[in-house]
Parts: sequence; structure tokens; C-alpha cells
Amino acid sequence: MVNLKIDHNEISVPEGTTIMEAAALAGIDIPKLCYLKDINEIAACRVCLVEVVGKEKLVTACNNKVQEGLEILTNSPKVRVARKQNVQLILSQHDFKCATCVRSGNCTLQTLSNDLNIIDLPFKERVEHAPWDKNFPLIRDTEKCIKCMRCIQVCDKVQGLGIWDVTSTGSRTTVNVKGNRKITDADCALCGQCITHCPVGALRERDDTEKVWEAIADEKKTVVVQIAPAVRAAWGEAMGMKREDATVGKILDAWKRMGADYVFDTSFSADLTIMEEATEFLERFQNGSLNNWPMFTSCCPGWLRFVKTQFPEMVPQLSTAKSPQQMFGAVMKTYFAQSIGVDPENIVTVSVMPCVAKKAEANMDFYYKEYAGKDVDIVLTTREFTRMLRETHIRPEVLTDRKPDSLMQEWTGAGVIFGATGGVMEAALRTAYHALSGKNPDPDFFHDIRTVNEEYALTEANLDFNGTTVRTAIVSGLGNTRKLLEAIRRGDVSYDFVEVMACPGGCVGGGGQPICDGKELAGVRGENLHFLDRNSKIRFSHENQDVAKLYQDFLEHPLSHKSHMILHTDHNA
Ligand code: HC1
Ligand code: SF4
Repeated sequence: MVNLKIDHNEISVPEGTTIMEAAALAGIDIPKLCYLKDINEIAACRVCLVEVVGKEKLVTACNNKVQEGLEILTNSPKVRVARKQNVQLILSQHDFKCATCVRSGNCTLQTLSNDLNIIDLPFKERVEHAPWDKNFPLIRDTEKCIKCMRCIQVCDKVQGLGIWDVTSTGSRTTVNVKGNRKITDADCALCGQCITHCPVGALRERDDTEKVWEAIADEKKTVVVQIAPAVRAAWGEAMGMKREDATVGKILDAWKRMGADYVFDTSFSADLTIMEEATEFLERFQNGSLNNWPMFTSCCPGWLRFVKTQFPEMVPQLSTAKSPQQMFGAVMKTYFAQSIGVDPENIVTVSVMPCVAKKAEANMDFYYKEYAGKDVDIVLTTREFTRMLRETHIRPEVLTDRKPDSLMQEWTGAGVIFGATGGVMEAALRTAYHALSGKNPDPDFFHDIRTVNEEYALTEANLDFNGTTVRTAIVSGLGNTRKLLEAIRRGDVSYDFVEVMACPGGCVGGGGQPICDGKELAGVRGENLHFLDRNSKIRFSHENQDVAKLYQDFLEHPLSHKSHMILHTDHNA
């Protein structure tokens, strides 16, 4: 243990503790801006400066370790002046358009400036401007960038892509796409992790909310909305609600109040995806077409973008099933359109997703009989949805639980856990087991037998399927995914079925979710989805009666010709 004094409090902490961590243990918060535990500990912002008694120079608390006998002052006059000046310097290179910023009210720089009582700025420096393609789903505004380096580090260390870099020098220093490329030419997976880790509004999603308002206002259009599984686990954070109060039923109610004609839960089409994907897996597994490589899940568009650019030879291993978002859109414009007697051309499909890459996934074209268009017309992130809600002045307390509209109303716990890492695999195996043995397994059997493989940062399980072993693995985060795919390529590991989610923790940790700076909430949000699964009436996708009816009345059976036309895609196209 190391003994030291922080603000005159004596404290003992383990060796290797940083000054910032030691202060936190003593109940003292040291202000910080660029710091992110294990990701960005480079003291770029110099906001966490503290004084070490007897030393001339101030030191940064985030990356300096405690030493025996140190006396530290976190609020001395010298510290206060230096800290304030450093924040003023950052502000002087920032555009200051706070009133029109998506992060206003949830900006770490704004909070810090307020906390430090900065009410004037004695100097103003040059604000860097760089052009950006505003049609791209991810938008960077260099005028707001404070060069904290978090995006560079998250993309590189966590997601293993290294899209961002420091560009230019001196007063023109800023962060932009590495190698002076356009973002559209870089291999950005659109996972959005750089957005959720940005402390200010320099990174955001393309705002598509106006398109939805226009569709709602257009009387010729029928607006049909779907809500992704992971949205329910997080939207309440942005609305100041308790986790247990922020239900999906209230989101559906909110959409009706905002003017949507029909509202659905994507968990329904997650069940539909399972019917297709589990059948496809069994077919590939039983006819031996998996060779040495596994079948990969295909519902995460960030993962799809990643594999196409980084491991193109593995693309044929992807399940051909479209994601639940796309399947739902396609079914809305065929089966549902027919049932309500509306021309698919007049249906506007909107989805609310915890994801930025879903905006790009929706570009996929869809042809069926005389209809040619998109499965999904407009994709909003969870954040855009909560902004629309605030715009309408709908108070969350007036919302009540509403069911999805009929025809595609039922959902199961299996569909809900899609939003958490491992959920797709778990749901698929419940149904594959049933297809093979004719009986349901214990719904938690897979969850219970999983083990963590530390070497490859993944979860794996071997299952006995009628005497044959099925080897499965689950990975999330693209950095981890790269490690796994390299190991598969080398032949160090081999599996039959692998689930990949681009964002750490799965969709619950998605790049479109509410931003709670400095907190990694995927774990608690995922727990919330598992809680909903354990407490749901139906926990098997093959028991979803509305999905069964959809097959009976329209699609015939999983992998039928019609299912192929409507629910599957060619990833090479
Ligand atoms: Fe996801 Fe999916 S789980 S991809 O993370 O397969 O976004 O929630 O909607 O489509 O269902 C996201 C979540 C989501 C799809 C489903
Ligand atoms: Fe990197 Fe993801 Fe941001 Fe793209 S969206 S730059 S892949 S962190």
C-alpha cells in the first residue's frame, strides 16, 4: 500500500493507483475532460492538473501514479488558475454554437466550463474548419473538436480500425480522417463508438428527424414505425426516467401521439430472423457446407461493413438472412401493406435503432413483384427519437404502455435478447434445438453453459446436438472480432456458428444510444433485456404465433422461395 495525503486527507491505496483514482477513493472528484479509463489516459486536455506540495510544476492526475508520502492539493490557487486557463484555451478554439448543438445539455465541456465558473473568455483563437459530406450517416464538425483524442483511441484500441488521426500542425492541428482521405473512402464501420465517446458535439449521427415529421404530415403516407430491442434498455436515460419505468410500450405510445399510423416492436422480426437463420444454420451444418469456417450471424451492419473491407474472403460465410430491421421493413411493404390495403409506395417505414450503421444498411434495395424501393425508408437512432420526443413536449409521465399493432404484435423473450451480446446465438440455439429434437430445451441452457475464452476475448460453448457437437462463439467489439477472425484464419480455433456484434456488449452499447459520458452502460442495459426475457410469457421464436401466421398466410415456410425473395440478401451484391 502507498500512503499519501490528498487535500489534507490521509489515505492508503494500492501501488499503481493513479492520483485521480486515489482522489476518487477519498471522495474527491478531480475535474477531467479527455480521460477515459483504459482507453484515453494521455492527459491531452490538462484539466486534471493537481499540485504536488514541494514541486514547482503541476502534474496531471489521470496518468501519474501515487508515491509514498506525496501531499497533493487538488484545489490550490495555482491549480485553480491553471485549470481555468486550460479550459479557456480549449474554449477559445471551439465554435461556441452551444444553443444549436446536439450535445447541448449533455456536453462535458459545457458542464466543466459551468463548474469552473468560466463566464468570460479573454482570448479567441482560430477555429479550424474542414468540409464534410453531410449525407454520410456519421458527421464530424471540426469546429467543435477539442482534440481530446478520444475518437482516435476508441476507433483504434477498441474497434481496431484506426479511422481517425491528428492532422495538420500548430494552430491548425485538428483531428480528421487518417491519410487525408474522405470518410466515404475510409473503412469506417459506422459503429458510432467514436460518437458515444466524444465529450462534445464534434461527432454525431446524420439527423433524419425532419424526414419523419414530413412523412407524418403527408396525408397520403402511412407511417409505420418499428422499435429495436436495445432501445427500450436505454431511452429512459435520456429522458431522466427510472430504468423500470422506461418500457417499450411507452415508446409505442409516444409514436402514436407523435402521429405514427402503426407501431411495432422489432423483437417480432427478430423472431422471424431466428426462424430463417436457425433453419439456414441447420441446413449448412447438416450438409457439411461449413467446411473449416463457421457460419456468421448477419444482423449487425457494423460487423457486415467490417468483414467486407477487412476479411472479404469470409463474406460467403455470412448468413444470408437480412437483419430484423430489414426483414420487418420488407414484410411491412408486402404482407402488411396487403392486409391494410395500402399501396407499398405510400408506406413510409421508420425504424428506431440503437445504431448508426443501420442508417447505411437501409440503403439496401428491395424488389418484390411490382414494388421497387427500400425495406426501410428512414432510420433514427435512440438519440434522435428522444430529441423528437422533447420537441413535441410530450412528458414521459403521461405515456402509458401500449401494445404493438395487430398482425405483427407478438414478440418473445428470444427476440428481445437480440439487443445484448450473445442474444442472437441464444435465441437461434433455442429454436435449432427444437427443430432437431422436437422439444424445447430449458430456455437458459445456453446462457448457463457459456464460458469465457480470455485469450480471444470471447464467449464460447460446445453443444450436443443429437450426438454431434456444435461449436459456437460470441464476440463483440471490432477489435476483439479482428483477433478472432485472424485466429480462425490461422486455424488456431474453429467453430460452427459465430455471433458477431460490432459494438462492445452488443446493440445495447450501440453508437446510437444515449450518451452518458464516462460510463460504459452496455452491461446494465443488457441485464435489463435478459430480465425482460426471463419474465416474458413466450421465450422461443418458434412459438411466436404471429410469426407462425405470417408463414401460414404468406411466406409458406422458412427458406421458401418467397422467404428468399423477401427476407434474404446477397452480401456480395
Ligand atoms: Fe440490434 Fe437487431 S439486435 S441489430 O443490435 O438484429 O440496432 O437492438 O434492432 O435489425 O432485432 C440494433 C438492437 C436490432 C436488427 C434486432
Ligand atoms: Fe471508427 Fe466506428 Fe467511429 Fe467509424 S464509427 S470512425 S469505425 S469508431
